[in-house]
Amino acid sequence: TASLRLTGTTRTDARFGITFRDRAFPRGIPASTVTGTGVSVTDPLVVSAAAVHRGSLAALVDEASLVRESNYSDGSYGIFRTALERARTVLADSASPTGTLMAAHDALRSAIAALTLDEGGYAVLQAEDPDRMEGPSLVKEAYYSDGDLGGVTEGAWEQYTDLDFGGVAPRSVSVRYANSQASTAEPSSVDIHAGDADGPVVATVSLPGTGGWQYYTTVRAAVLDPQALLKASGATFVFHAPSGRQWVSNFDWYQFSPEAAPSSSPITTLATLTTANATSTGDGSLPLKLSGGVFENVTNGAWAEWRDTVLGDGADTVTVSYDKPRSRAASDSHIELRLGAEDGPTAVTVPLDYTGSGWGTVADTSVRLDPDVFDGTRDVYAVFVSSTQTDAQPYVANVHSLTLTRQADAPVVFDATAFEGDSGGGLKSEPATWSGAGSATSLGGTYDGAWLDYGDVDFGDSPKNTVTLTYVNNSARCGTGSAVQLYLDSFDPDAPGTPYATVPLPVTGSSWSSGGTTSLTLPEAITGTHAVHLRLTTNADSSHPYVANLGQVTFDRVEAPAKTDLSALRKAVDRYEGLA
Ligand SMILES: [Ca+2]
Repeated sequence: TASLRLTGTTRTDARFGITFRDRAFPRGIPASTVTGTGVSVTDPLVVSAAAVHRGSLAALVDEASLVRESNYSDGSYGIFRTALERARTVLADSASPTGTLMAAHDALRSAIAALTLDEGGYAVLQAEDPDRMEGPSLVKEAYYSDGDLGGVTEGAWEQYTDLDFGGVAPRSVSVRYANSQASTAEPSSVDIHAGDADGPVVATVSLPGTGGWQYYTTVRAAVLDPQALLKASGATFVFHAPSGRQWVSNFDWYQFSPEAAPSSSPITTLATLTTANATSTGDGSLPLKLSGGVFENVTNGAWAEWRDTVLGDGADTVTVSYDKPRSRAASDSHIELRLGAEDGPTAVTVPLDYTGSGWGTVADTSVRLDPDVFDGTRDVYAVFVSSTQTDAQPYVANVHSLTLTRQADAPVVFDATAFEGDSGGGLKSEPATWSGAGSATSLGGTYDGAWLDYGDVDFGDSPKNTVTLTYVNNSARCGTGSAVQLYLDSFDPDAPGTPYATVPLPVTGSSWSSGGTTSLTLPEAITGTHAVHLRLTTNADSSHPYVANLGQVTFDRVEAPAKTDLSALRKAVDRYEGLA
């Protein structure tokens, strides 16, 4: 019998073996015939320090578990959370070897160190506060803004360094600006270069006229080379004006986003309806004023007509450009579009949210149209309506234009209240109680097991891979775990079976006025015509009987957002896992 005893402590694994000589054994047995752990270099005895590393990893996980997402950038928090989950998995396995414990510890420690304490590259970048700027007349000012960059001429530029995107590549950029050009003038532009001004152009943002230095607007453009921007960790904005124009625009802020810009599928403008081409108008309680090229002094009952508007194969969207101050306009003011006659039935209602506290903030709002209704050559009427007006707030809005467009690859949109059949009970259509509903009405009185039949829906030729719902899940009145189940083609209320997709409806607030939007990627994209049913589910109790109020349902084609780049983390894990 041979015995071996080791004493002392170690913080690392130790591997060793015993070499026997032939004469250690009797009867001429050669040492090479002895097998087992510890007698060959390929199968050494191991003194494991795993317990030490297990202890320090557990301590780090305890510390990391206190970190909350709110303070950190999406990208850096995503990497941190992955590392924390990995560490917990490793700890949960009592057989985890030392190398795995060490790798998890290192990955978590570096993810903690990399947590970015603000929104990093995704924060709002104030145009008046760059890291560097250059231009003959650049000036920081506050002209109808909280601070803006003025005096911007051809070739001027400004630069932001240390843009930490947290490993998540930016897919789009928003620019808020104002200028004095008409919307029909040739636009100015800004080229965004990755890194310095001689870096590649990763986005070109067109800046159409906003109609006045006091009218700020926000445009969003695709970032065409996200990786270049991610790698450069900085951006230079170079401004351009058409030849002969002195000023490019004034700039309020910029912001990158990891989400792609909305679909760039070509949009055709079929008609732009303004004071200039209105064929007839009627006053409301006050006389309309048209002399400024804008519908002003617009009160309940005023209207405008555009006779023989050519809409061809059909418009799918109307976009209204308007100015509606909280101080002077009625809260429920809106526009009703009618076809054929001023007092005919309303084809679509355009809700108008407030755009600012006082006059001077013009915003756009869009509403989907049924192209089978808004087609051919039509007499289009806009009727300006309100019911909550007072002497102090008599107006509907100042309306600059109504633009009717058609998108080649349009999303499929319908109001949740546009059902053809339903399960009855308390289900009802009521005025939408939250802004951003996208529809004037919402589906109320919902309950667990309620269902709605929307008839045959044409999803078109281009695949729709995402469903989006606007809704309110009021935690004070709705059950828990509310969701909408989508059924295609067939639906049996008594035996609904497995839905095509289930859209969770997370709580949006504790009142009916705080709504939200939720999106789900469909398991398979949808094309062609299908019967559509929605079924509503929740865990209700007597004081929380409802599922949620639903506004609008949209099926669209959306590119997947950029995935978190975990390559550095994986490299670290691979490196240390080999030691196990
Ligand atoms: Ca600003």
